[in-house]
Amino acid sequence: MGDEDQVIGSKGTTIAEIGRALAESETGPDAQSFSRMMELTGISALHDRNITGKGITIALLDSQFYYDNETAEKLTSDLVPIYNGSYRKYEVHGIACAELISEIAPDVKLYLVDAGGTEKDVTNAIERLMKLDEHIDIVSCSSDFPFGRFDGEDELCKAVEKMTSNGTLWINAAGNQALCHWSGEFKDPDGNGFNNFSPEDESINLTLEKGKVVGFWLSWEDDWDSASLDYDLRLDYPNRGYSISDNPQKGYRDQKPAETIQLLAPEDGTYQIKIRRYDAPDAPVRFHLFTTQDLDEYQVQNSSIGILGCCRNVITVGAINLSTLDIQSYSSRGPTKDGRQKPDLVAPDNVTTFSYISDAFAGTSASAPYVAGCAALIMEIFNDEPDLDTRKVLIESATDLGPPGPDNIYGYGLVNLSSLEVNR
Ligand SMILES: [Ca+2]
Ligand SMILES: [Ca+2]
Ligand SMILES: [Ca+2]
Repeated sequence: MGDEDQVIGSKGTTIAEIGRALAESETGPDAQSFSRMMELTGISALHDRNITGKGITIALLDSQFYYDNETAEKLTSDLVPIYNGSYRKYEVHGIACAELISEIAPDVKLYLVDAGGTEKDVTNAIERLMKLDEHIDIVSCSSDFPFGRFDGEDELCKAVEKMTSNGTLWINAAGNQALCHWSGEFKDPDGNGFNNFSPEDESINLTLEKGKVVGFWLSWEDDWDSASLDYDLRLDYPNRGYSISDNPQKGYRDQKPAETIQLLAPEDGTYQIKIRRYDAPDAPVRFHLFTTQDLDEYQVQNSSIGILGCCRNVITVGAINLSTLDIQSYSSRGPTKDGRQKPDLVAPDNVTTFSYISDAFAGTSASAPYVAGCAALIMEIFNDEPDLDTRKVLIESATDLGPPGPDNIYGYGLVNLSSLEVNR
């Protein structure tokens, strides 16, 4: 400690200050409001102190890494692709995440890890990362799966824990399913085999346009490896016809308590989602239904986070409006199935990136890399403290939002580094 010791933003940016400053700035998604947010959350001040993520490694798990030379200029220069060739050309989701990380922590070493589209692909990506000579400090993942136990005990969580117990900080997007999720217990007072979402109503309506690609994932409380409660998922079309997912659940090995429908909507109109009891005793069973489309009714915002976001030791990140600091309506909410509070933090979305040049990058997918970049800055600041608990620093320095104290909408609040002391 010498004469140059400095404390920056020692009292931190208060919520009132952030609110005032944002009210003065232009509303809407633009590069300017993103840089304003970087100022308000202490990132720009850390850059001024030459804290830029030096010596920190981040692995970005995604499946869409297309970029051209012009976009490359927006990325950290220390970029290591680990592709398995499955990623789709011209899809930029992962590169937009990489841009945000590069903006917040421009000197990190960034691994672009092709994590495919299935749980197995993610597990394989983790195995590859564990085999690297280099230790990965942070994983940033902006994808998730709508199927499972949601209690931190899913197979994927065991893979994630291999990394987190090895000292890697895993940061995951909470998901954008708050308005396209239903959860409830099976009820059939009229005994016709179809669940009653209300006493008079056996279907959830959903409006689709012809040609829309849509997915439905239903899962329920049962033995995840050998399910014996047999329920089915059915989707009635607006006029005639329907799709049904009727996997057997007879207690055999590898039978999951889950049904899924994916389709190209054959016509415009109102579709009806139904749950049928095929072969199960008349006892209360809790269901989760996720779709890719907002439900017209019976939305259940609570517990709409996917299985990765529910893993223990993962930092789960929701999305807030860049200007108002309000939660985005779609940002998935906690708690987990076993009652743990989620998400952990929130960060802005709807930001401008080069990859999505004509559109804002919306959703919690943009919020997770914001926090990953912040985590890298914290790790650089405290790099001589071997027992540094970055998760704790992130949480304790966050600015509380919404209901006072930690909650299942905003977690501990907005990630905010403006109260961190830099002694150098
Ligand atoms: Ca019924
Ligand atoms: Ca079934
Ligand atoms: Ca709160």
